[in-house]
Amino acid sequence: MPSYQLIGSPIEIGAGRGGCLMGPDAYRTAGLGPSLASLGHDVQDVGTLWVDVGPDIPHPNPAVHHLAEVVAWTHQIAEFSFHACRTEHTPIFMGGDHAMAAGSIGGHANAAHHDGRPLFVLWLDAHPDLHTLDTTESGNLHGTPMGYLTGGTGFEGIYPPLAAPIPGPNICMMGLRSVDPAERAAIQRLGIDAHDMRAIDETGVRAPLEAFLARVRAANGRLHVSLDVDFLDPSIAPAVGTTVPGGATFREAHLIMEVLHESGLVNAIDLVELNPFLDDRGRTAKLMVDLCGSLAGRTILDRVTRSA
Ligand code: 6HN
Ligand code: MN
Ligand code: MN
Ligand code: MN
Repeated sequence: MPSYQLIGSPIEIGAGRGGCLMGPDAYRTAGLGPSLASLGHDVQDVGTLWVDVGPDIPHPNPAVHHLAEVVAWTHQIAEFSFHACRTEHTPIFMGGDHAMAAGSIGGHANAAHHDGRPLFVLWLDAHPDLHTLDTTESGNLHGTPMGYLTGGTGFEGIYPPLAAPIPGPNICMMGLRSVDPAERAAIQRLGIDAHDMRAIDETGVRAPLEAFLARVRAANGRLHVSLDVDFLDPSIAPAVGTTVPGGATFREAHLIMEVLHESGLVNAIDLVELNPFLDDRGRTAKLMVDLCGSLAGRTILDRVTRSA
């Protein structure tokens, strides 16, 4: 039975507009901790991280903004993640925008490396967030964490060093429907296991997910799940600054969480991009909390048998 550790990571300057700062408290108000505890888990809310920001870091790409803040957050979150991922707890990083993942997944990757195990990432997002500091056109650094984590150029000397970049085949992306040209090339070059919404329309979510989880299991890997609110269709999850039509349905998202629970493989979770300022009476925050419930073992009926 996993025990969960909730940690607020309210970075918001990686996104194009403010509001993700309020994410951790929205998850608390929506009852994330009590919901997990009601399923019989040990839950500890260890509070909310904060950072001191040094002087601005200039960058040749004039679009890049708030680099010093993002770097400070990345150090802080990576440090926390490294230690949390070496305990028996499953950390849940309550974001915060997706720039958070450079730290949460980076720290996890270093912890896995330390223990001689490969890290796998399930990336649930409309976007691959594979830009580098040089290729980003918006300059919004929430579009770059996967670029850093996969060993993209230009992060060295600015971001914390990674023990090893995450190999593309260890990354499964689902829900893609907004991919910039540089990101499209990176997916191809890195050999990422990418499933765009067209593929999901055709195969559903279960078959590609089970295939990925089988690889994680066979490699005795650790698994990090990074859930961006915009993975979900905007009609059910409006509280995000980067909505893209045609996202995952309510049941597709819950099924992923249910299969993940049954796998017993999840070691860390990111909840990112929730912007409570854009929410409709807390419905997106509540949906994210309910998805965590499915991930933590809530079922509709008792499941005595399970089809192979
Ligand atoms: N996210 N590719 C776009 C950009 O601005 O680089 C969108 C990034 C979205 C970021 O999903 O966390
Ligand atoms: Mn994202
Ligand atoms: Mn996204
Ligand atoms: Mn696949």
